[in-house]
Amino acid sequence: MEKHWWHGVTMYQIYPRSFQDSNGDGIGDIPGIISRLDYLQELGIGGIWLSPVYASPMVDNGYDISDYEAIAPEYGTMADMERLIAEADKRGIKIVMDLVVNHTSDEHAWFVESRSSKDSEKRDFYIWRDEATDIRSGFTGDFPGSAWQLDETTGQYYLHIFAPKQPDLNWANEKVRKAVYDMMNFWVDKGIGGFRMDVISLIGKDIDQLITDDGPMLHPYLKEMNAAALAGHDLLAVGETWSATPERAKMYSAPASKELSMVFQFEHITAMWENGNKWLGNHFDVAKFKTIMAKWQTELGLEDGWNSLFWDNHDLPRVVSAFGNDKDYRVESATALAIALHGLRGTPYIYQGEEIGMTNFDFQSEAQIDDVEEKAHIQNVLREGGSVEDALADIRTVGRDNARTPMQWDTTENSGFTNGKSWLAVNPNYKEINAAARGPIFEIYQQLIALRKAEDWVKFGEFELLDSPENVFAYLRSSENRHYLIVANLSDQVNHFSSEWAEVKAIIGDAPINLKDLTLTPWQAFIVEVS
Ligand code: TEU
Ligand code: CA
Repeated sequence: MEKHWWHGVTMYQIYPRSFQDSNGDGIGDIPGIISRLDYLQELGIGGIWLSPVYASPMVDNGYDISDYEAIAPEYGTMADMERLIAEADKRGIKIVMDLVVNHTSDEHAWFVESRSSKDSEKRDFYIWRDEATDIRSGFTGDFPGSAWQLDETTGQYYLHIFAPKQPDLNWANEKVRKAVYDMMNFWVDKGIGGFRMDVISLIGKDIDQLITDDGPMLHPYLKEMNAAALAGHDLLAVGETWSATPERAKMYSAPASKELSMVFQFEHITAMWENGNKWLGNHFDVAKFKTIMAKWQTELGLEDGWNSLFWDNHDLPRVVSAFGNDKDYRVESATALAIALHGLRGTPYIYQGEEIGMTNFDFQSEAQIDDVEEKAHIQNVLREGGSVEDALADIRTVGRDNARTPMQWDTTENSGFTNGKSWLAVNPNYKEINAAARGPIFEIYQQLIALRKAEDWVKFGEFELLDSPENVFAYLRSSENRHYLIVANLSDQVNHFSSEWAEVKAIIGDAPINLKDLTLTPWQAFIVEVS
């Protein structure tokens, strides 16, 4: 198979608003990120997925872009951005930009012109209709309501799958596509390492057939995009594809498809949601998790394409709170979840703070939240006869602001994130949970990252799911007649595990010497070489 740098690195996602403030305005910024690059180098990551830093009214914290070729003033300048790329590069870290091209902000010059009159030159940059159809906005139940917004100026409706201030671009218009590819080349020329493509599975939509996700033109457009902006550079291109199955992942990521390098599939996340809707409940079902991961490991073969591995991102609750146990076994569960995931094949992504076991936030009032999706949820709950308190209970469990509270650097005021007033409150547990002391979770992540970098068996080895009790995830990775056993007890209970394999060498975690008739303590996890 063709090998690429992104097969062996671990990526790290930065949500710029919450990572590090450098000038006391309470908002994270690019100079702040630069000041923390040494920390990231120490962790060992090979790339940063940078959530949007472009000019934006920040209705959806930068996922509503008003100028793709300008930096949001609160985040810094283009010179800061160029310095970030160069400084990261010196430390062996590539910058992967967030590409949000399903929609723009309604304040983007294209939309301002588009809405100005029915025969404006940019009218067809967006999707206008005389009547609203049945298309609902939202995608996983997140931005509910009609996807059509009546615009007074021309009396027509425009489509917005997300918030009304995020009008969808009309990908059927060749000029839109060309403008997007030109913009991508602007960034490629700056020396970035690739793109994370926001809700990319929506760009091939067929409005008249009411098809939004995975539409008929999706793959043709991705091939065209690849040829116009990715080909000839060794870039990482990862698509956010909520509905990906292994079959679809092959279409996106097989080298012969010439589309993307890999996908973010969300099956292990959405399978835990009650009825596919996170607001109805989110419970970690280890049996389901094992089945899903094993399916992906075996069905997306080495020659077929490539997957990513993740627990967390800026849209999801903190994994140690959602799937682990952030009260009695915070350190144990955070490390077990890390080991269980990072032993698999795929490119791992760590979300800022995950490496120190940051937790969800105890949101108690509307004033403490910021997220546009959470605010919409409160309105919905009220409309359905519930109370703000009901909505806050949901938000504490699965709200997106859980991931967005500031990075916890140290024990100084505001966790070292800012010396001003933070835009979103710092979790009060920062005195115990912070990066200053590094600590056992950080060390395990560091070891997992180094292992992947060094060892081909982690990158490319075969996978075999082993028989084990329901809450124990046990698998074998094998390469060139060497075998590695990964065992993780993903529960608060003692569990038993037995293997005929004999330990050759402990690699990571709390590894016993004898693998026969093991008693696993809650959240015990390890990697050993066996024979
Ligand atoms: O997310 C797409 C998306 O589907 C989310 O809205 C998701 O369903 C929800 O957050 C689950 O909790 C991307 C970005 O990652 C997200 O931050 C943006 O709000 C959204 O696109 C619009 O750009
Ligand atoms: Ca700042």
